[in-house]
Amino acid sequence: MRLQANPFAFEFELSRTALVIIDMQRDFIEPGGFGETLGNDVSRLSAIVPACREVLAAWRAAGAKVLHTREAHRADLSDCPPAKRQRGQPTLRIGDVGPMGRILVAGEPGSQIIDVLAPATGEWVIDKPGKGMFYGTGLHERLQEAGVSHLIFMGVTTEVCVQTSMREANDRGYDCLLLEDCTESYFAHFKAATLEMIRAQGALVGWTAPSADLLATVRGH
Ligand code: TIU
Repeated sequence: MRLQANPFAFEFELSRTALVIIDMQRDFIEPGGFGETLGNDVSRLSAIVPACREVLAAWRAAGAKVLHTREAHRADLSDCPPAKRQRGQPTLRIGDVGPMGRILVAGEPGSQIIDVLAPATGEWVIDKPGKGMFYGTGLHERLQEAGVSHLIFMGVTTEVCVQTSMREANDRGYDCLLLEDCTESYFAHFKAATLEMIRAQGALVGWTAPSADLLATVRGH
């Protein structure tokens, strides 16, 4: 398959490509979660949900692999470095009890992926202790075993967990594309800068494209 993308066409085989949905969790998207405790206006992020939903439906209809990530720590916080927990002046820290349960802890209501993008049976769900999806997860080995070479990204936030995961993936040899209207940041200028820096210097980190172009390619398959 060949997708018109920036800075040039992105070519991939559906059977070797996974759709990666980064951290579309209540903790980042809804009030009362991790994102808001850091002082952010979380309402910005929900705007991408309809576009993500459309891509997910088309990708599932094409029968290709889907991978969801969650930023979530163990209940005993043994995988949360003190440096991460102590950083800044949030209203609630990781592990504290908020309106959606313990902040950024696996199994709590806030750590769940929002209902409309909930994982389907057979889709991979990766809980990650870091911003990047490879650190501490064993994901590279699983993707290698599954023969995956290309990754198409959606999710939040653009410059934090999405960009970190793309950079980790790029260093491990994956070709990566980020769907421009299926990712968002609490800061508009950070999203814009991230899209630019990913595709600059001849796709140094990867490609970007509007979701309409992916939909046209996948539906025409
Ligand atoms: N704070 C922020 O923008 N993001 C995160 O902490 N994690 C993710 O991006 N998922």
